[in-house]
Amino acid sequence: MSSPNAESTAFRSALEVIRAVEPRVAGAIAAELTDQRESLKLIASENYASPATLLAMGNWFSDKYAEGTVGRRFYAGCQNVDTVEALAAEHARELFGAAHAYVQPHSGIDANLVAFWAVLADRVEAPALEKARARHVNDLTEADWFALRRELGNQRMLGMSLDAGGHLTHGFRPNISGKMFDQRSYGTDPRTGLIDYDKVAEAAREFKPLILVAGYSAYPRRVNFRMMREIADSVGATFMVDMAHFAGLVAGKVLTGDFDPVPHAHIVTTTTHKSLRGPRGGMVLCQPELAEQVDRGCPMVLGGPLPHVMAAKAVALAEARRPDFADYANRIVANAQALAEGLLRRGADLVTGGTDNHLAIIDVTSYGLTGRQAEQALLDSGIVTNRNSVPQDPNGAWYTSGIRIGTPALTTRGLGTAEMDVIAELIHTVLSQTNAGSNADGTASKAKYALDAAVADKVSRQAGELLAGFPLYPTVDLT
Ligand code: DSN
Repeated sequence: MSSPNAESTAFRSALEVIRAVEPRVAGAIAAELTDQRESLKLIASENYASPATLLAMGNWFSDKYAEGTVGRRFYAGCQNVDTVEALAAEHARELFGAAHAYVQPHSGIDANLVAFWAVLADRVEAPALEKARARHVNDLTEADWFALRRELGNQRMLGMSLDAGGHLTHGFRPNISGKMFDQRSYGTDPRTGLIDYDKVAEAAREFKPLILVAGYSAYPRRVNFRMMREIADSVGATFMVDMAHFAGLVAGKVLTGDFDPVPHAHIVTTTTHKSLRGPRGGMVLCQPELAEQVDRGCPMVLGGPLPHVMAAKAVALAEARRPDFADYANRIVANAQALAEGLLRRGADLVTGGTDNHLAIIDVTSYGLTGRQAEQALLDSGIVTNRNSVPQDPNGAWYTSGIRIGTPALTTRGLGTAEMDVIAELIHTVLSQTNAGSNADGTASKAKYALDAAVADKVSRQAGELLAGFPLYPTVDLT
């Protein structure tokens, strides 16, 4: 434990040093803390990292280049970077029971690109080199090189569709993943909103993907990774799981057995800043046979690693290995379920009828609104959420028909199930009192809305009163 005033002193001193150079930056940093303290944050992908994690990022590690991996760098003088990278990887392996951990990716998308490249290198490039009796791509003839590039560009990926809750990088056509791969997606059962594993198996049999991707950023249920692995095996696909959203629930042993991706997947990617509560960044865990290709992530796919962020990953992963993290993970889910139940009791329509993870999706069409209108009305009332597609969304990916809500951040702040019921009431009040607006020509607008300012002010005040009982960063006093 640090001494009682250490955190206040550290942040106050840091701001004083910054203020002397560019006071507007110091002002914005301080203002961000005030804003975060005052907003009811229900964004499912955000959290509040610990002071130790935040402080590990603000130092001279930022000055160091360290392309390569521990003990095998393209730059000299990386002994201290080796220390933090090795520590972060060790904590990750121990925490998740993984054979190998690569902690350099700068974000979840970067982690996914590293994973895609590792699978392509292992399953397409390596056999091509062997066939051409070449040790390296530089040894290929022009004709071999042409054939390899065509082969690399001709591979297939099957992932969850965006509107069903998958991520952009799981093969969404406008994203690079949908252009790198010949892609197809699986959705959810239109009646239940749940993944239909028979349908996934059928799609896999027909399409025969090189990579089967599971994981989501907006699916409110657990996924059976054992069954998904069986599907992948049945068609010879590499099974990849993107656990960016629920890594904290895996770390906290809420998701175990068939629902823990690590023992079932060949390769697992994640971010470190969502339910895992670390610094912004990414990570790849994999089976030993993919480790060598994954470790080539930088410089093959990534820019130079960020040693200051790897230091913060090591701190946050050490925190996640402590027993109180399991309690935190359990409370995230209990809070999400309490919030979902509170909304259902008040008549809201939730995709899949509830949640068993950290998030829920409100289908706001039953309130006569689009996601965009609902998101703005909630924001006016001091409640920060984000709009999200619902399965087969009639309003498309921009306006959407849903609101995604998640509990990792408010759970870190200490709010519990009783407070979730109060929040359900606030959300329902705003949504039921917001009316969709019209365009100048009288047609229905997907963006305009009307909400009585008195209602927005009252909800905002109630949200503020609720949060006042749960101070954010109580050990940090900037005054
Ligand atoms: N931006 C993340 C989320 O909000 O889920 C995914 O990339």
